Amino acid sequence: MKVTAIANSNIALTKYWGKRDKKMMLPFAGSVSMTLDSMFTKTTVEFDSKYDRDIFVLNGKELKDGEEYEEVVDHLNLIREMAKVKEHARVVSENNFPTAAGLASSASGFAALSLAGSKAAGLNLDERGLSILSRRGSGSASRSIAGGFVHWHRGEKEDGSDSFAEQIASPDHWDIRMVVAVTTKAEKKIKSRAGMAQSVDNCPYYSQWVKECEKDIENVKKAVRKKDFKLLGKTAEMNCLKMHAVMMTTSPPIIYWTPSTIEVVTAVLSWREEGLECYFTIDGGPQVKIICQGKDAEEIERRLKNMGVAKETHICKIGGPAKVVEDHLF
Ligand code: 2P0
Repeated sequence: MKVTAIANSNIALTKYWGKRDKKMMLPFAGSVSMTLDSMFTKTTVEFDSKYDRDIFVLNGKELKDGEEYEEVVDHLNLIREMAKVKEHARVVSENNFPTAAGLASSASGFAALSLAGSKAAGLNLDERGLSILSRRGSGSASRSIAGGFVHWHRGEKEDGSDSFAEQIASPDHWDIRMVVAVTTKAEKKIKSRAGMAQSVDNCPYYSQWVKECEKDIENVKKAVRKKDFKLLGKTAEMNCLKMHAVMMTTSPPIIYWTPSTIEVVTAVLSWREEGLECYFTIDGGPQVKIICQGKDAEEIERRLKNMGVAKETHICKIGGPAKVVEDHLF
């Protein structure tokens, strides 16, 4: 059976940076994110005895070996084990945004692969099961199954059964937007997976970071519940700075920012002083995402375009859950 799924990317409001268990992909701290509506991965999966190896085509190019190919095969193995299926698969996947440049392509990618792959293998997982399966592919993918505002629970159990993400508010609860400034389309040099492992081992502030996350999660959840934009923005921006402080004080240092990143950050701070309420967040890459209310998104994008530092800008609304669609990619 051939199944196609679409999963949206997500941007963390409190970040995930570090695993307590690398094999099970269990985080040291929980995290909260917003699902985006306009950055997504579409993936078609088919298991069939006509394939003598797993085939993976990403954005029109077949990847025959290497890290990304191996990660997809590992994930297919996990699905085959769960579904008791033996056949190899063909996986065709497309992102509608730059891959591996700090725009969470692994999040939407593994969420779409988990939904399409599990269904194509005959499994019928519920939202929690899909989030757990997605987590095994990439931690942040656990947050791309549900829509709206999402909380990925740290969990306590070694088998990972309590480390899944669930919705805390639906997409139409609150008109919050992210204005994304793509400052470079180049792929990043340090992958998040390797970087966060270095921080766990070699950052003197790592344990403090984990404590800060727990407090920040509570504040973001409260801000969402009460629609308190100032509390949301302030907490998310500060959590991002704490994560980048951890990255920068990791040995060897992990610095994702470029001069354009700082230019946008500085602009956001001055716009806020002028009364335009907005906050920034940055992930494992140089792109800056500006958190704002719906009424201010166009003005922020206009100002960004005027600055001339962004290669592209996008206004993202809050997106819905991962879903199965009928039009296949092959
Ligand atoms: C996040 N990031 O919470 C954080 C902020 C990057 C910075 O989740 O090893 O690609 O596959 O679990 O999910 C990126 O980490 O790492 C990430 P793996 P993942 O969005």
